[in-house]
Amino acid sequence: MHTLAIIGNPNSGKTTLFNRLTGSNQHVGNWPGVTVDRKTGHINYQGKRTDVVDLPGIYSLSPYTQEEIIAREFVLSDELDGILNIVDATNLERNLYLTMQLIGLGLPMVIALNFIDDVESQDIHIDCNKLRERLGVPVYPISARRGLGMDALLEAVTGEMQPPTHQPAYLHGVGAAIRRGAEILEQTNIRACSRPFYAAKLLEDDPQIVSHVQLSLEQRQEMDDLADALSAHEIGHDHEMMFADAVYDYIEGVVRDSVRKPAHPKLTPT
Ligand code: GDP
Ligand code: K
Ligand code: MG
Repeated sequence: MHTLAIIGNPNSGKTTLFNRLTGSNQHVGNWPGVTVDRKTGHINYQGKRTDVVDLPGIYSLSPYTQEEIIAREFVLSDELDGILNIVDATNLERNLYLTMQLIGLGLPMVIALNFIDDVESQDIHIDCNKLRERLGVPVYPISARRGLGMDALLEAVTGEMQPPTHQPAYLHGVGAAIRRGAEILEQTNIRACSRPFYAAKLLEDDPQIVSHVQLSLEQRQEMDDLADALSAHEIGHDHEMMFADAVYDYIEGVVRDSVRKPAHPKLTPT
């Protein structure tokens, strides 16, 4: 048995997908100490049981709201074995921002590319093989509302899910800094696969992560030097913004390679 978390932006179709996957095998409770719904269910597929958690929607793993804090804490806990990242294909750039952070966690992961019905009706073509190649994560086109593509997705999430095949090579020195930061974290108890995520967050100076990770003075100094070396080139940029820029640049390249829009977009009645 394993536990899968459905993670995605608000309104990406998480609950619709959760309902499709778990049918009537659902239970609604609360997250400890707060009144946010905790929805769990399970999939029975070919004799195997997979527990599924429907997390609150988030745009990134830099939490501001209570829902985002809950989602991030769950994702960083060791309660989950795999991530089902649901992506709104009609808002690919924005949705992939969270995807890139999830890839940094290095956990077994599958992407469900949702709203494929809307994408197709707009004559937009998304090359899922190209996306998979660039992201290092398998991509399954679905329409959660219409129930399209569900068999292949079910097969994937109940089978042996794999961690991302590679970490993205962000430009502007950001990728190199993350790799070096991950090496510094080898001396800590952060799980090996998730060091790229933690390194990025420490370099960004994320206060919750900084207080969560126990670094020696020497390690802390090395991290600070790395971050300072990066920002020396980008006067006036704070660290978080610099990372966001590098991630969006990367996403732009991925989308350029995998999405073909019609030369003459269909006019939709307003
Ligand atoms: P959540 O906020 O991520 O839980 O998103 P919901 O599951 O509540 O879905 C948000 C809205 O998108 C609802 O009106 C759904 O019916 C709709 N929706 C979800 N999946 C699809 C899809 O694949 N295609 C279309 N056209 N609409 C969808
Ligand atoms: K909603
Ligand atoms: Mg929902």
